[in-house]
Amino acid sequence: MSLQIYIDGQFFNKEDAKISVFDHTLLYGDGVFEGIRVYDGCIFRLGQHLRRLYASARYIMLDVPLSIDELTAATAETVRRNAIRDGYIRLVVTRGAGTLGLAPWLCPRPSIIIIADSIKLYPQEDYDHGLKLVTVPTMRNRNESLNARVKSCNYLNNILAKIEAHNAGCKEALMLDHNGYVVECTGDNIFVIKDGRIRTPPVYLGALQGITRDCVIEIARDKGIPLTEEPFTRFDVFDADEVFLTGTAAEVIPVVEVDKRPIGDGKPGKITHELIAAFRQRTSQDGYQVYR
Ligand code: PXG
Repeated sequence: MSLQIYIDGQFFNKEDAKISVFDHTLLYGDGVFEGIRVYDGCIFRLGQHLRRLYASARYIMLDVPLSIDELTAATAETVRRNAIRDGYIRLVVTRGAGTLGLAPWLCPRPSIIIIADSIKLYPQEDYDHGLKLVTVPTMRNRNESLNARVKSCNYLNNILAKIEAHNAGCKEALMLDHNGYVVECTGDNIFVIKDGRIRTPPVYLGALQGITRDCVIEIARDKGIPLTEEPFTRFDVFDADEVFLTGTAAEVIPVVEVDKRPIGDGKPGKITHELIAAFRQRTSQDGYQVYR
């Protein structure tokens, strides 16, 4: 059976799931989204993802046409219809169809799209051997222009950085802010560890407040590993004993090289391994159960 896609209360076969070419999410990137994992029939931290989605929508003055309970039910139903036990949900709220002009108030009906599919994982070797990063020239958008906490459908800032990393032979890009502080990667938050202390950039520097990031912060606190959210520079990255990234797609993944400098001994570190194991444990405990 074809993948069943939810659009505005109805399910469509993948081939028939269509949105207007006048939708401002296509014309202008005017919309918000979430990427959510399903682990063993549980939607990981669905409540947190939906709260972030509504916060993003509020920021861009987009009224989500469903209540949070209705959207929870619609998301669970989409997972169920596609019999997904382990997979990936893409939830999009579009601005809706309007005119060929920016004005969002001329788009009367926002649309909700929910796709639940299997997930293409990073290859295991990236977890075993770690990722290589390169610092890219494209800086993170300033919060004063577009607050990075908004998970909007305008990802060109990140996409340009991703292209630059790819051109340099790396899978992820290290992105800085206009002052040279480390902010995040194109689809992952970053953490550095030095002398047993973990640091991650504060979201006010222009990072997304990642759900995986929040989870790792909780794990570190529970384990009694000191962790602070504070600005740092590339010097601190090169000087770190361990570096890792967090994100819905990557989960927790070690970084072993940044700008051709090996991190620590050039191998994934001990604390990173410990956090990966603890995160995997939480994924099976911390979700909305779809199948009861
Ligand atoms: N920073 C940025 C810029 C992101 O886009 C993260 C950090 C990590 O956040 P979470 O909440 O996932 O821990 C993200 C997440 C996709 C996709 O399909 C992108 C993300 C997540 C899931 C899917 O490209 N970005």
